[in-house]
Amino acid sequence: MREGPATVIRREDYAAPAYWIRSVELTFDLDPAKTIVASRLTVERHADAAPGAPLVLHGDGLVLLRCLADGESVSFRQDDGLLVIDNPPDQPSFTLEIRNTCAPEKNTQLSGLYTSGGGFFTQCEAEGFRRITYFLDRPDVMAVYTVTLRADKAKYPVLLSNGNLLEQADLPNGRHMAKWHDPFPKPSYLFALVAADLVCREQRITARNGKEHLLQVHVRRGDLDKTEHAMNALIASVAWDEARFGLPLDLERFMVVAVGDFNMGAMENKGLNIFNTKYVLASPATATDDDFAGIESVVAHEYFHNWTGNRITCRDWFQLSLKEGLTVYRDQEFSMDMAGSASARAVLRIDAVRNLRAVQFPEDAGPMAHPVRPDSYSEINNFYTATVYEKGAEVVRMMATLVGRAGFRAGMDLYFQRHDGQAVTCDDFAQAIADANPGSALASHLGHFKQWYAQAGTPRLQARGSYNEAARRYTLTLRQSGAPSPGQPEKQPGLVPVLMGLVAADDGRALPLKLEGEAQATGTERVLVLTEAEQTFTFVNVEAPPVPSLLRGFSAPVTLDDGLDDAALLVLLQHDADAFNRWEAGQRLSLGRLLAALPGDADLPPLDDAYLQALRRVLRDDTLDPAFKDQVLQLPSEVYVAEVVGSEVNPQRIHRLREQLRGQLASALRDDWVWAFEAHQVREGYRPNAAQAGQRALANQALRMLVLDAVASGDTVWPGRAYQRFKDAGNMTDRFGALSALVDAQSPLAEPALARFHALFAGDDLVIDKWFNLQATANEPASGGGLQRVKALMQHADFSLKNPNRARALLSGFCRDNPAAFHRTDAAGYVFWADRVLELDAINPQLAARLARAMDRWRALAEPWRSAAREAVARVAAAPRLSDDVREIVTKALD
Ligand code: 0A1
Ligand code: ZN
Repeated sequence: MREGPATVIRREDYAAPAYWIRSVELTFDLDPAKTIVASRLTVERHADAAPGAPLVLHGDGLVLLRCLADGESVSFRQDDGLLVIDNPPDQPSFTLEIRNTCAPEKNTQLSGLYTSGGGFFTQCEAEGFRRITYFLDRPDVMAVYTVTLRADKAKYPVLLSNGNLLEQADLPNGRHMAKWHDPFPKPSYLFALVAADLVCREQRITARNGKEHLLQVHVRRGDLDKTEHAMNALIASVAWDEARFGLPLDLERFMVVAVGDFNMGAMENKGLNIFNTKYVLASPATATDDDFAGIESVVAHEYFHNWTGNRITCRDWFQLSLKEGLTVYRDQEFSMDMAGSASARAVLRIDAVRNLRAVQFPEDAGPMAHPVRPDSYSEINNFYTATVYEKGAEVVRMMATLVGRAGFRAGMDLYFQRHDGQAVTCDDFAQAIADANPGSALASHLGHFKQWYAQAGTPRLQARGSYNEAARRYTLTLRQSGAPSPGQPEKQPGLVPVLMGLVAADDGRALPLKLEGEAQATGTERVLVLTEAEQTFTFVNVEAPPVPSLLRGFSAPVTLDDGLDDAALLVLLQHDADAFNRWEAGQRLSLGRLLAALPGDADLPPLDDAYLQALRRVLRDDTLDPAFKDQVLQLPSEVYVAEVVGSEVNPQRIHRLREQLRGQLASALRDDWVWAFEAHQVREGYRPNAAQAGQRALANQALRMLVLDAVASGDTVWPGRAYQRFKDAGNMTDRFGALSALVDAQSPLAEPALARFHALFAGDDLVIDKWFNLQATANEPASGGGLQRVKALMQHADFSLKNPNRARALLSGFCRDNPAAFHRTDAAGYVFWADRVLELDAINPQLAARLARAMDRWRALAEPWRSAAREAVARVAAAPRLSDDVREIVTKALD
C-alpha cells in the first residue's frame, strides 16, 4: 500500500530488460515468522545494454540481509521496494548472491509465500515472486531453477517445488531438506514451492509416445477420498492434449496440490500446479454436478497451460490473453469433447455464452472496459478479467471458425515450431495461425481481425433481410458498429464471422444456400465474413420465405439485432438445426415479454398461449436431451436483462417482473413440471457425467417450479416432498437442489432445512461455503431481510474474511449475485458494500478489488440507486491508505 496516485504501466513502453537471469539457485529455510531466502543468480547483460548499466531488481515487503556480486560486496540502494545496483560488474555475465527474509504467516494477501492450514504455499502470478526474493520479476526473463527447501520434518513432511526431485535428506534438529531441479527455463511467475503435511493420490501413466509419467494429487489428511475425480480429469487432459494437439506431457512428474486459502481458481506453476480446494475435492455426497464439471475444466485448464503459457509464455502482462484466452478455448474444447454428444456440446456452449453475457458484457460496457490486449493498467491483478479470459477465448474460437479444425491445428503446430521456449505476443500467435492458412479469410483480413485484440466494447451487429418471392432471392444486409468505451471514442470495423443458415418459415426445413454468382449451393450452413461497416449478401434460388438463423453457435461475441418477430423466433425455437440458436430464440421470447412489461409499474400480463405452448413442446419433446431442455426453460438472468436495458435500470422492477414470469410458468406448466420431475429421476448409481447431470438439472428445475407454485398457492405437498428429498438425497446435487428450491420459494421449511444442512456438514469447508452462498443469494426483494441475514452471517462462528472462498461466498454472493436484495432504495446495501471493501482491503487487496467491482455498472442505474451508489463509490475512493488494486477500480468507476 502506497500513498499518492498509482503508476500507470503502458504497453507501448515495453522495453527488453538490460539484463537476463539465466539460472537461479534458491535455498529456503522455512519458518512461518521469518523465512530466510538465499538466492544465487547468473546474470547476463543484454547484448544491447551498455556495459555496467544499472541492474534494477523488483522486491516487495522484503528485508535484505546481504548482496554480493561475483563474491564481492557491491553497493546497492533500495528505492520504493526496488533493489538498485548502480555499478554492477561490467562483464557480460556475473553471479549475484542475495540473502533476504520474508514473513509468510503475516502474508494475508496470499501473494508470494504464505501459510495456510499449517503449511507453506506460494502464489507468484503475476508479481508475487518479488514478495519472496529480489528478482527481475517479469515474464520475459526466463531462467532454470534449482531449489533447496529446509523445514521441520514433523510439521512439514512434504517438500515440493517445480521439476524433478534431486535429493532428500534428514538434517539436525528435526529438520529435513529436499532439492528440486526444473530443466525448463521459466519466468518467475511459474515458480512454486509447497511445504506441508499432505497425503497424495498417485497414478503412473504411459503416454502415446511410450514415456512414463508420475501424476500426483496432494491434499490434506482426510481428503484423499475426494481426489479421484481430479485425478481422472488430469489423466484425461494428458491424453486429450496429445491426441488433439500433439502436445505430450514433458515432465517425469506432474503434481497438483490443493490449498484452502487461495485467491483464484488454480495456478499452472511448471510441474507443480497449486489449486484452490474447490477445484480439486469432490465426492458425490459433498459436491454437485456443477462442482464436478468445474473441477474437470480447471484441472484441464491448468494442465493445458503447460504448453500454452509455460512452454510459450507472455512477453509482458499486456499479452496475458495470449495464454489465457487460448487456454480457456482449449479447456472449453476439452470439456465439449468429454461431454460427447452434439447436444451436450451445445449445452456447454450455452453455458459459456450465458457466462460471457453475465460477466464480460457488463465489463465491456462499464468503466473497466478494456481490450483483450489492454493498453495500460495500474495493477495487473485487476486484469485477470472476463475480457482477457472469456472474450479472449472467443477471439481464438473465431480464428478456429475461420480456418477450420485442421487449419487451426496447423496454425498451432506452426506457433510451437516458431516460438517454443520463448516469451511472445498476441500478434505472434495470430500471425502463426494466419501464416499456416494462406488464402483463408483470416490471412486475407488479418488487420481487420486484430481489431478484436485492440478495441474494447461489445460490437453490435444489425441484420435486416428481405425476401423477393417472385425472384426467389433473399437479401441480407449486415452492419457492424461499436459504442465508445473509455479512451476509445471511435471504433473501426473488424472482422465478424457470421455462421448462418436459412430456415423455411413454413415448415422449418433447412434451405440450401447459394450466394449470387456462385456455381452451386454450398450446403445449408456457412460462414459469412463481414469486414466492412456494412455488407449485403444475396442468396438466390431460395425456394421459400426464410427465417435467418444468424450467429449460430454464437460465432462472434457481439450483440445481434436481427429484428425478428415472435413468429420467426417461434420457428427457430422449434426447428433450427443449430441447438444454440434454438435456445437463443427461447431466451429472446422470454426477454421480449419482460422488456415489453418494463415501462410503468403494472404487473406482467398473462402469458400468451403461443409462448407457453412452445415451452411446453420443448419440455415434452422426447428427441431433446434433458440438459438442453433445462437450458431452454431457464429464464435470462436479472443481470443480463439489466444489461439489455442498458440505462435507467430499476433492479427492483426487473426482479419483480422476472419473478412474475417465473410464477406464471410455474403455474401454467404445473402438470408438465410434475411429469418432468418424475420422468427424470436417475435410478442408477451417481456418476458425474453429462447425461446424468442433465437429468438431475431438469428434475431440480422442475422441483423448484413446483415448490414455487405450491408456496404461492398455499399448498404444502411439494414443499413437503422437497424437504423429504433434501433429507434423503443420495448425492449433493439432489440435496442442494431441494434445499435451494425451499429457500428460493421462501418456504417455511427453508429455515429448518438450512439448520439441518449446517449440522450435517459442519467442518466441511467447501460445503459450508455453499451454505453461506445460498443464503447470500436468497431470493428476496430489498424490502426483505436479505441484508440483515448477511450481516448476521458475518458474525457466525464459521465466517472469516481471511478465507477467500468464505468471503466470496457471502460478500460477492450478496453484492454481485443478488441484485434484488442488494439494490435497496435506502442505500443500506451500498453502505454495507463500501464498509466491506475497505475492511477487506486491509487484509487482501486482490479480493477487495473483486468485490469493489460489484459497483461497476452504477451509472446504468435509475434514481434513487444511482446517486446512492455513486456516493458509496466516492466514499471508498476517498479513504486513506487504499491499495492500488481497489483504487484503480473505484477511480475508474468515478471517471
Ligand atoms: N493463471 C491462473 C490464474 C491465476 C492468476 C493470478 C493468480 O494470482 C493473482 C492466481 C491464479 C489461471 O489462469 O488459471
Ligand atoms: Zn489460465
